[in-house]
This record gives sequence, C-alpha cells and structure tokens, in this order.
Amino acid sequence: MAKTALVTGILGQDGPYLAKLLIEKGYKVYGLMRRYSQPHMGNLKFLGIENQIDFIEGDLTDESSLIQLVKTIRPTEVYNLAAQSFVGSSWDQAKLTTEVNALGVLYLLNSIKFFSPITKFYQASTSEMFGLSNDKGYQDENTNFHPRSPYGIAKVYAYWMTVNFRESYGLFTTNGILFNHESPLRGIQFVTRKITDGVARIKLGLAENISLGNLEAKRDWGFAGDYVEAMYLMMQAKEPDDYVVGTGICHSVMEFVELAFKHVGINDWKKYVVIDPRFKRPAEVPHLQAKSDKMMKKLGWRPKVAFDELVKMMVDADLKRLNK
Ligand code: NAP
Ligand code: F7E
Repeated sequence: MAKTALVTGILGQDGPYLAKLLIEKGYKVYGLMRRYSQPHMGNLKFLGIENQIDFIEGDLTDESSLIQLVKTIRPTEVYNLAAQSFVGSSWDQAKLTTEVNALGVLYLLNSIKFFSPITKFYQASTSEMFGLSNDKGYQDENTNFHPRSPYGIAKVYAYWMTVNFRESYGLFTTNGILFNHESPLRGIQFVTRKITDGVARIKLGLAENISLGNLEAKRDWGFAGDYVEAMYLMMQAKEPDDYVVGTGICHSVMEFVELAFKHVGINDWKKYVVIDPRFKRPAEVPHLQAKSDKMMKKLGWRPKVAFDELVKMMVDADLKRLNK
C-alpha cells in the first residue's frame, strides 16, 4: 500500500516543494487548506502539481477539524508546516500567532495521540527559537533558546510539546529546526523575495526604489527545495529526534541586496534603497548561522544550492514573472 502524507500549509512556500518530493516518492498526498472564497493555487501550479493533491478543508485553530481528518485518513506521516510564519506581524497579532503556531500544534498532536498513534509527526521548528543566543558564533541542537518575537516564543512551545509527546506517549515526533530557506515561491513580505521582486521591478522600469529595514541582520539562507529533503529524511530515520538544518554560511541583508542588484547589472544599489523604520523590528535577531553536523552525519543531508545561485534563481524568476 502506498504511504500517505498529510501536509499542512500546502499552499505556502514549503508545502508545494515537499508535496512534489513526496509525490515523486510514490506517496498519496493530502493537503490541509483553510476555507477560502478563492484559494490561491499559484505555488502548486508553479511546480505543476495542483491536480495531484487531495485537498481537505480545515484549520489549525479548529481542533475538531483536525480530529476528523486524522481519524479519517490515518496518514503514515503528518508534516505540520502551517503557521502564521511572518515574524514581523507576530507582535501585532500575538494572540493569533500563538493560537496557530503553539496551540494548533497541540491540537494536531492530540488528534494523532487519540486517533492514529502510528502516524509519524514532523514539526516545522525554526532558528527563530535561538533568537539572541549566539555565544559560539553558530547555533546547533545544544544552543539555548532565547526567542525575540511572539512568533519565536510560540514556536518554542510547539517544539517542547513535540518533544513531550515523544517522551510521554512514545509517538514518533520530530522537530526540524530549520534556518531561513527561500525560493521563487517565497511570500512577498519576506526580505529576500521583497528584494528580488523590487530589483526586477527597478530593472524593468516598474519601480524606483525598495524600502527596507535593518540591513545589518545576518541570516543563514538556503534553498527551500533542499530543506524539504531534510524534512523527509527526518521522518525516515529509525528513531525520532530533533535536528538543526542550515548551510552553515551566513550573509547580511545588505550582501543579499548587493548581489541581487549586481545580477541585473546595477552596481550602485544605494541609489535605489530607502531605509524605512517601519520595517525595523521591536527586537531584532542579529545573527543566525547553523551548525548542521548532526543532520549531515546521521542522516546524510547536504544543501545543494549555494547562496549566489539562490539569489540569481529568485531574481530571474521575478524578472520572468513580471515580463509576462
Ligand atoms: P508560509 O509560506 O507562510 O506558509 C504557511 C502556510 O500555513 C500557508 O499556506 C498558510 O495558509 C498556512 N496557515 C496559516 N494559518 C493557518 C491555519 N490557522 N490553519 C491552517 N493553515 C494555516 O511558510 P513557509 O515558509 O512555507 O514555512 C513553512 C513552515 O516552516 C512554517 O511553519 C514556518 O513557520 C516554518 N519555518 C519556515 C522557515 C523558512 O525560512 N521558510 C524556517 C523555519 C521554519 P494560507 O495560504 O491560507 O495563508
Ligand atoms: O527577515 C530583516 C529583518 O522576514 C529577515 C520566516 O520564514 O525565517 C523567516 O523569518 C531579516 C530580519 O525572515 C526588511 O529584520 C530588513 O532580520 O525575511 P524575514 P525572518 O524574520 O528571518 C525564520 C527562520 C522563520 O521561521 C520565519 O517563519 O531581514 N529585514 N529589512 C527585513 N525583513 C523584512 N521582512 N522586510 C524588510 O523590509
């Protein structure tokens, strides 16, 4: 019998890349989506898989919808990717962020515990949980959490709940502590996509500048397509565990900007960037850099797309999209 996977967050960035990978591996994929008057299938269409998913309506904040679907499908694996994932909005929408990113995970874990305990569970944990922790110049599985946003705090709760269900009930639950990963499917609010879309617009004469916040922040940026392979590997491991996933190399927002402009032949990028305090955060995470030795040694994962390739891929995709 084919393996079945339930992917929450199926319409976001990671959901479509993961669904494509699972379909290629022979899985039947169910995708949880909220109720929309007009669903946005753009990312699934981009990867050509919109007709290969079984969509199920539900919401992470509605426990009964989760119970119903876990009970009905009893999936082999659940990948919980759904979240209010934009850190910047999490201060103004702290309650919503907590309900989705923290309590939603508890509801899903409970549904599995009571109605399908053989189901394996993946939680989309994040480097934002480390926040200000940077004693060694990198973060790994032994680094303390010091989240700096309601988003990061809610994710810490979800992380520990995922660990607790493993320790208390013997469920196969795993946390992927993923560092920033990007792609042409990245939401337009996130800094990378905001930059590549802005650069493409400026190049095509459709915009005059890009407004940004803190250019000094440093992130370990990888390609989303590589990171969904890490999620899959964690779920195939003999024993459930928690893993840090990143490239190990970090760059500043300024370096990202510089490279994106350079790729379209613009060297004097400062002429086109406006610093707008509205895009600065009440509490910043200054430096995230992964040490993924455990993931690489135990599960053999490697990132394939380098930083400069990622920037070019995203700029080219935005130029193509806008040219259409
Ligand atoms: P994304 O593009 O923002 O996708 C998140 C998805 O969650 C969206 O499709 C959204 O639905 C769905 N969602 C939000 N609230 C929901 C709710 N109440 N019920 C059901 N679905 C809901 O995020 P992503 O970049 O793919 O990231 C996937 C996961 O990894 C997230 O949990 C994120 O926090 C985590 N993560 C991401 C990164 C990264 O760098 N990308 C790094 C570490 C961890 P709509 O389409 O309706 O908005
Ligand atoms: O910000 C700075 C900003 O919004 C990156 C999510 O996927 O990764 C993501 O969270 C950095 C921050 O991503 C602008 O202050 C400057 O330092 O692209 P971002 P994020 O906050 O790192 C983690 C791992 C997740 O888990 C999250 O779900 O860029 N920055 N100027 C800006 N950021 C934005 N958005 N917009 C600006 O204008």
